[in-house]
Amino acid sequence: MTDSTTEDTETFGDLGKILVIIPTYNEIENIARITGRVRAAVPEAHILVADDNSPDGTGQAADDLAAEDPNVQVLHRKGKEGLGAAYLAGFRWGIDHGYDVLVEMDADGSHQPEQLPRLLTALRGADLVLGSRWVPGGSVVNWPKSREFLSRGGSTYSRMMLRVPIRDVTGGYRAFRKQTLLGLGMSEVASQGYCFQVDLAWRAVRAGFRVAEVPITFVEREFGASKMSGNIVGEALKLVTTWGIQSRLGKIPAPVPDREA
Ligand SMILES: Nc1nc2c(ncn2[C@@H]2O[C@H](COP(=O)(O)OP(=O)(O)OP(=O)(O)O)[C@@H](O)[C@H]2O)c(=O)[nH]1
Ligand SMILES: [Mg+2]
Repeated sequence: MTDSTTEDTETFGDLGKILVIIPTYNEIENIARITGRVRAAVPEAHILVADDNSPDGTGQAADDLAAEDPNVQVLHRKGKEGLGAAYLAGFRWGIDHGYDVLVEMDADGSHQPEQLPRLLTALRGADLVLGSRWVPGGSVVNWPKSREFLSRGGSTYSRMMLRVPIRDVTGGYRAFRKQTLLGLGMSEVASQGYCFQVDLAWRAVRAGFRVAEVPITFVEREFGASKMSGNIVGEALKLVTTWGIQSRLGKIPAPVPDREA
């Protein structure tokens, strides 16, 4: 159940140059589909595929797409280093190449490109926009109740532990202004997996940026393998607990802003 039409035909030139970063690891069934949908939904947005040398040939497939379309580019990384490292490299690449807005989007269709205009519209009045499953109007399609419970619980726990006023703090469909990424100290970010998203959002709040949530319909992946495991969630909860305690003890320093180049 995916949106077949873009929500509006608005353009976003007022926000500057937009880069949608799509990290990939073994997304051969999804890569052409997702880039095509982004191009159709927001034609002015450019795409950077950040591939970690996927054994299934996703990187080559992305190169083929890039050869056909100057708005698609590929960042080849040497091996699997995790989603967070791929995004940080993509953010840096985008800032170095003059982009003003950097969007996080999964390759597997969970983050519907047709809802990107919604995030960009909200970015006009915010520094960071989070696509949110857990605000009114937000939802998840094709998830078992158990996974929904885990995700909602993880967000609620993080919200309370870290005192961040965000309903969906683990989600990965986001639009950042360049200044937000620089100001939240992205080069200090070392966390991985679910904590990567929590870390970025929490830093943005601590650095005083305006963070907005807009409802999204998150669609579980149709193609390719899931990398979700109980272990990943356990690790994330442990780290959030540690952060929460440290921040109450005053041991979490303020983010140190990055320089532009
Ligand atoms: N470059 C890169 N991309 C990754 C890596 N791990 C995951 N990804 C990509 O990050 C996005 C999110 O990963 P998913 O596997 O969908 O994670 P998830 O949504 O938590 O779990 P499932 O959808 O159930 O598999 C996808 O586009 C993946 O291809 C990695 O190590 N490197
Ligand atoms: Mg996914």
